[in-house]
Amino acid sequence: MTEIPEDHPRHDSLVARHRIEEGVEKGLTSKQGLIAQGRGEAFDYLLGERTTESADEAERVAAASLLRARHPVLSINGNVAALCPDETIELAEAVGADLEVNLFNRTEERVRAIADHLREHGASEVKGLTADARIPGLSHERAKVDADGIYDADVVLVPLEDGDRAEALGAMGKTEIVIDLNPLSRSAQVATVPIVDEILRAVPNVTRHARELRESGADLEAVIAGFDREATLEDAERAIRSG
Ligand code: PTJ
Repeated sequence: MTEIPEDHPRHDSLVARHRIEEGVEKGLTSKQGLIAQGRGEAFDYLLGERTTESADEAERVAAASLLRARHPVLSINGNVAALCPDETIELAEAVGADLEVNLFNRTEERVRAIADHLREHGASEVKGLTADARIPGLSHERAKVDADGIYDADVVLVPLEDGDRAEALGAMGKTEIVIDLNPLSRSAQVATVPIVDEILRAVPNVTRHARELRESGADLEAVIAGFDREATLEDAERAIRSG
């Protein structure tokens, strides 16, 4: 990988690009993942490549939801595995969540490669290989889930996918936390907690909030109850329009 100087104005975005490229080379990320990253980057550019106040608040509410959950699960696709394996594992440990591989362009080979990759990065258990249950109402591969994973979960983190799965999970009565830089994406629009932020900023920030909430003994119910998802989406759109 070409050395990217720390002071390069587009340092973070170039690092992310390289990670995605490497993900494709290692068979973790689909080629479509390159397009998805470009799509995200465009929105991040318009947002000013920063975590807005409303995204930070959504990240705190996401942390509270994960901590309060009976069975939280973090869903991992090829982009997430390439971009932030360590950060995602750290979040899972901080909130006691399972990790489950769930792919749109699913092949058993890629599911296994991503699970191995996560284990190499320190994950003790990775779900998604059994795929013995189905999310009702979805005709594509993302419907395939583990019965003791996403199927059983009450709170699911759904990063980087614009599609109908968040809605289908909602129809199953689950709380969906979505990370997506596009506030107009279908996933963000139907999420219980939409986080409009770049995943490399969002995930560590959710972890930090989870630790702070736990240490301060905060009232998780009150944090969750005070959240206004519509206002968060409107704020993100406003931030994009005003730059
Ligand atoms: O690994 P697979 O087979 O499950 O495929 C995964 C991809 C990402 C290829 C698939 O889910 C896909 O095509 O996604 P979309 O429909 O392009 O949606 C991705 C969404 O995530 C878009 O709305 C992007 O704006 C957003 N996004 C992309 N990169 C980032 C992001 N949001 C936050 N941080 C990013 N780095």
